[in-house]
Amino acid sequence: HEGQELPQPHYRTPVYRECANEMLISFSLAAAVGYRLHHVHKAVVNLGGVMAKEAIEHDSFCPAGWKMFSFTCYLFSNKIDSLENGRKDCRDRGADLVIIDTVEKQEFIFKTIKQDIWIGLNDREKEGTWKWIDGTPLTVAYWRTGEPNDGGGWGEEDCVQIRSGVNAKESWNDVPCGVSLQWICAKKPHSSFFSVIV
Ligand SMILES: [Ca+2]
Ligand SMILES: [Ca+2]
Repeated sequence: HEGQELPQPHYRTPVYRECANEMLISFSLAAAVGYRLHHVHKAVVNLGGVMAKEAIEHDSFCPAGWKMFSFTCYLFSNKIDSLENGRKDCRDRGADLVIIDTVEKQEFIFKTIKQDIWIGLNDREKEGTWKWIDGTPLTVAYWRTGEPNDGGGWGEEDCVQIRSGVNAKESWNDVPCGVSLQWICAKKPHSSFFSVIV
């Protein structure tokens, strides 16, 4: 077979080259379109998220007699009782004693109360270590001057009240858990939006 010209490997043929060029162009186009689509998709998802959040908030409601603030329902009791009995009342309503984790909530509650009230904070487990009833540690506090004082030698004070009418940001006081005060329950609102889409 010496001297006979061997057939060109097909990948060297002009047809293949043209084909490869076309493929390269197609891939580049597809990549560009894909990239755009990815961003369009992201934008749509973001917009959907914002719209869904607004729809949920707009369409959410609290049971009769509860007040909504900052996407939470609050019930201000008009009875007085120990912290444990107040908490039991909240749990019977599918709620729990209020947890205050923003200054806005603190100011809203302070503005709304007419009397001293229980909040869901205590140092019963370890003296001086304040925890919310869901187990989270206290981060921002609004103690009155001189508080918490654990009774100042007159007996243990492991539960917390908000004293009404002085200064929102200095209104907490530790008191014995057995004294009788009003209380505040809190829970998440219902949303008919969820009941439609779920
Ligand atoms: Ca204490
Ligand atoms: Ca005290």
